[in-house]
Amino acid sequence: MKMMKKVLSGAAIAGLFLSMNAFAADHTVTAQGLKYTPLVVKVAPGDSVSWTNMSTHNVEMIDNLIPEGTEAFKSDMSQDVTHTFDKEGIYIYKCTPHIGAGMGGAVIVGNPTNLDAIKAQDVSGGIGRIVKKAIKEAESM
Ligand SMILES: [Cu+2]
Repeated sequence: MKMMKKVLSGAAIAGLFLSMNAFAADHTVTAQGLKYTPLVVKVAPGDSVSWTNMSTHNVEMIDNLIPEGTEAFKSDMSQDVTHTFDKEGIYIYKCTPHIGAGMGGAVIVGNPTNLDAIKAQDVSGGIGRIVKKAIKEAESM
């Protein structure tokens, strides 16, 4: 009887992991020229985003433009990359070599919990344009 209980709980845990994987979605962002398409992606917590066609590009999250307590993730140059987002909020990123040309984007995970914090930042140039679009998307949610 004791052993049966153990087997059952093991199966329950395995089932939990399977269902978590079944619900997590992967979203694709494609680098086209000096643009990321789509520029803003909305995902659920636990989902991942895959950046493709990264011939001369990368993804670098920007300090102060990501949820508090999350680490600014930076991918290797010229490599397709997948990143899983667990914490809710808005994440603004740039392509390190091409932000001068405005190349970057935003990922909104669940509720845009850090909308006010992002609005309070004084950003201009390429990042400024991305932030503006992300704010507009977040406010229409
Ligand atoms: Cu680039």
